Amino acid sequence: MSNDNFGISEALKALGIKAENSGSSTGTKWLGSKGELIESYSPVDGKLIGKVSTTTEDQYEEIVKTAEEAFKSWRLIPAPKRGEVVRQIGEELRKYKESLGKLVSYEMGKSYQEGLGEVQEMIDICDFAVGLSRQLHGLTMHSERPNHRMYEQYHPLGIVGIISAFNFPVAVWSWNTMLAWVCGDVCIWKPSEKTPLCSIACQNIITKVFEANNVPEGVSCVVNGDYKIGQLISSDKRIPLVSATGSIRMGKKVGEAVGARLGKSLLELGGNNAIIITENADLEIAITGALFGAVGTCGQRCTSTRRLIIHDSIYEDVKNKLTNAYKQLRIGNPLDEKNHVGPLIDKDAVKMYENALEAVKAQGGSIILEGGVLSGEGYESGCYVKPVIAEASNDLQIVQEETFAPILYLMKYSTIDEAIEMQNGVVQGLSSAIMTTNMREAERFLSHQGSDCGIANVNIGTSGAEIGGAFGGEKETGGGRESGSDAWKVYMRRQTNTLNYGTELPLAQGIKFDF
Ligand code: UN1
Repeated sequence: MSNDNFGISEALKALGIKAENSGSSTGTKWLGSKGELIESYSPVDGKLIGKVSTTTEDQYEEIVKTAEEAFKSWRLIPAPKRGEVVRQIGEELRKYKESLGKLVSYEMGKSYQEGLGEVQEMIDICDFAVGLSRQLHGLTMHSERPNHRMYEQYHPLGIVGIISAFNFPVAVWSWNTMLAWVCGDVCIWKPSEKTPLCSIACQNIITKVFEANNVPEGVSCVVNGDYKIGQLISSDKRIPLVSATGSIRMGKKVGEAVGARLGKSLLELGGNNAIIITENADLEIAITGALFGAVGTCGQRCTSTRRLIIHDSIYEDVKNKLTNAYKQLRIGNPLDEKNHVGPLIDKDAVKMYENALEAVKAQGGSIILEGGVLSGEGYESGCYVKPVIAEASNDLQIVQEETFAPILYLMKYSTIDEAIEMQNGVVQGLSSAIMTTNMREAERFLSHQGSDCGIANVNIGTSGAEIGGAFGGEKETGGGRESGSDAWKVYMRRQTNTLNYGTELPLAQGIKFDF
């Protein structure tokens, strides 16, 4: 079935995507096509969707200068007024939910339902940011000196650089920008070169709102290109905060470059997420949670479930139930709602999936539900693969790595201590879950003796976090927190103010300085 039957051409038209697009923008203005072209092919059907020109160094300079100027006026607009702009963006996103969801699905390969879910996260973060725009509060403390007042304020930082990954091609941008904007910052976004058209669409969606509200040019900038543009951002002293989502390898490079100039970075890197299934689990919840976590987005979420740590008394039962559930999965065009699993992002990802399966066998694991690359009608892109279940011990090198593919490793435990040690026994620390109806096990898992991850759930899988909580992880996941709770503080600088309204100058710590 041609993808036009799913309304792709219409969606592209509505979003202002052309055959060739400039990839460099300062907000409402596109800077023209100067650099090499990135061709965006759909993993759904292997067809060319459109081309995007990369940002040249000259264009990058122009963009940073425009952003610097924009910051000077944007920060003067009261935060609730900036929130009003974000509220209107949320309204626009509601109007474009279907077309943007479709583009996300077609360019990235996740299911249309998940594409819609991703746009919903954008709408949710807009709503969150609107409320936040009236709550950017600091504390007031009592001074030790008489007639003094001491308090803290949060001020905007300046330019925020955002480097985002292909797997959440629009939501991650919005988590960062919507908060940054209400905080008074301006943004420069470098999307993944695998999903450049999503950045064009988002930029087109905000244009109308920016024009109607006279938002200064430079508040919402887009640059496109490969890692070299990422390097420019990371080493640019004019960009006080760089928020980067992607692999640990990429994050270490960004962290080093930003650290070398003592900038701030917000890193949201790889996960190696496990679910512990105890003998007290509700197995229906456990199997559904594990299944969605492992095969949702074709295993390409940073929160995807990669390991199942199962109590030995129920191991065989879980293994059989899960294998049966996997056999019901329909793999195919993600725009077709009857399919559960879409393609991997590209052929490089397919190669990594194949290499990982080789490694499992070579390192002593065993595959219990075979994988393989699908071919034939509907699978012409060469990116569709079968989700795999393997048995492998936690210390295998391949189990220790994050393979961005639907490969799930099963392993046994006998005591809860052992299970928690296995769950924590990886370098990553993003998401984790325990399936149990036993209060002691649940509380133990959530305590300081439990999961060492940024996200720890009970009777919920590892993926599908809501935007209201702070999102991110520990250890090599990078330590950053995005979206909800008080993650906004990263986008601002804190200033402590002490004000003397008396007629004398008493010094702190009781020091006397007479002259
Ligand atoms: C990611 O994969 O980078 O928790 C983010 C989830 C989504 C976000 C995933 N809300 O699955």
